[in-house]
Amino acid sequence: MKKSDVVSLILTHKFKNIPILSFVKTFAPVNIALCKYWGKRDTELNLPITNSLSLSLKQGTHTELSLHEGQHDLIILNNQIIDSDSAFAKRASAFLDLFRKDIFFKLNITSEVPIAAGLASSASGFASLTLALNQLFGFELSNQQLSILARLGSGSACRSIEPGFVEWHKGERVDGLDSFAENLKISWPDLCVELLMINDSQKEISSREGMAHTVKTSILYKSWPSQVEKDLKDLKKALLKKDFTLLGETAEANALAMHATAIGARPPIHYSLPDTLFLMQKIWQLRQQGLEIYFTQDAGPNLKLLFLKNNWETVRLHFKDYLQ
Ligand code: 2P0
Repeated sequence: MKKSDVVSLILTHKFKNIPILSFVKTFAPVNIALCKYWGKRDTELNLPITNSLSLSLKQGTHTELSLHEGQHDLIILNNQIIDSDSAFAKRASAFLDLFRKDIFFKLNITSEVPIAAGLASSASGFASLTLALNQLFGFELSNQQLSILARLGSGSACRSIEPGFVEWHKGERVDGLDSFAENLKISWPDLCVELLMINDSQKEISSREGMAHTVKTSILYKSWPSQVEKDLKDLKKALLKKDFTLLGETAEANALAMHATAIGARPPIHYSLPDTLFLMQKIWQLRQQGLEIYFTQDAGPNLKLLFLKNNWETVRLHFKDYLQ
């Protein structure tokens, strides 16, 4: 099934090629997975092999969208016009193609986190673009429908429609209409997630390539789906009971298991840099000394530190060179 078929299923009587507003401005948060999305059952529709669970942060992407009188889309990223032949512009325009006939857009994106450095910028980018299209054309879609559409841009974008703790249900259907993310209605204001920046340059192997290569060639991937089931159970228990030890241990182990599957691929994929391992050891050492901190890591060298608010000052002291 093609992406455009799914858009038609969702927009059935709502498709209008004429915006009802001339300009819209939206925001969607970055989300950090505590149980990772790693592997697809359908690469066209970004349908995952397993569920995943994330926390949306305060930072994210602001998107301004309007019509553009020109021969192609005008795409501006962090105040710079992007070449329409670039991979970034092509990916954004291909998503916009799903929602238009013979019109062009001006898309002005401001990202509060570095692009493509394993900090989930594409998730918040496609989520805020989906929200912008919904407003510009007056589709009045539900969050569930918005989540499905955002997933067509980037899988993890479906988790950036909602704030807070979110679970992405993998779904079973071939059209993916049951594969969307849902807010878990749990609040934990004391839980902190801070980015530890090691390297903000573009990663060499995208998540998309990394997970496809891992599913195809890593013998360790076989254990991943059952690992996720167990981790999801533990994470939900930890969220309900506000058990930070269980949450931190599970999230950290889940990230390391994801990276183990990637290292097991042929040829292997290593997202870590020497500084990544240095910081992991520092975290483990501090934990042994009684400071309860954990990490998670996505498809890049940077870590995200998990801790409770009462440890903020101590964390700042130990990690000041890496905090934003
Ligand atoms: C996650 N990642 O759960 C995992 C952990 C990266 C590592 O979701 O191909 O950019 O667009 O569906 O959404 C990043 O994957 O991949 C991601 P596509 P996406 O956060």
